[in-house]
Amino acid sequence: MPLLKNKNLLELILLKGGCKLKYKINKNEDALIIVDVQVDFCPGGALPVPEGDKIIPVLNEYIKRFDEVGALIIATRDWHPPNHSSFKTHGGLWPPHCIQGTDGAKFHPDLRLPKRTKIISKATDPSKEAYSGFEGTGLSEELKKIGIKRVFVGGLATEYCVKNTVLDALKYGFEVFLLEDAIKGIDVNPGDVNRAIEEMLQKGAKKITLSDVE
Ligand code: VGL
Ligand code: ZN
Repeated sequence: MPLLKNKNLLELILLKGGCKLKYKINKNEDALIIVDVQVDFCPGGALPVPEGDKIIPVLNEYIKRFDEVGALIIATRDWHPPNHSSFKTHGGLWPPHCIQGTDGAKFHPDLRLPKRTKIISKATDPSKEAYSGFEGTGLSEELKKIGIKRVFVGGLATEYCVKNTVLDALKYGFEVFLLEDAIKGIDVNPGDVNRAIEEMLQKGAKKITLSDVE
């Protein structure tokens, strides 16, 4: 009895346990978008995100849950021509990375993408940077056409391709869930990652973790 004499404690237990809101994956209206989980963005690659590979087991669990219900799974990939303008060698910011057809551009071998995964290649125009999976790919129209309403976004890197993909998805009117436990950033300037997360939330994305989806 003394254990439950505190009403606040009881409420806390109920909130944390039985009543926690879960999002049930809807086969027809939900899509998982895995952003740029490629060899070059993982430790050992050409443009490594520190600990970028640590999110892979978590992403695999999201993939499993979406796969089980037959919901759409999308993997974007940075897919640059060798002369891309984002490369330092061509006046850009980054070391050459994710060059079409190279080993570095492959999805990380530990990422368990089902055969039916829809692959979106982006930033293929040498003259244009394209961080977002929606930029120049027709993805928004395709998703609208098949009735997708909510997108669940994780991957690399938080403050570049994840952020721009999330903001575009919001702009196009999708409900957007940021997979907080399945993103990693570069943090070129310390604080970049946190600022990016704040901006995504402020513009309407909702952050969730694996325990929120079933
Ligand atoms: C990315 C830098 C350059 C990303 C792509 O996937 O976040 N970052 N190209
Ligand atoms: Zn790139």
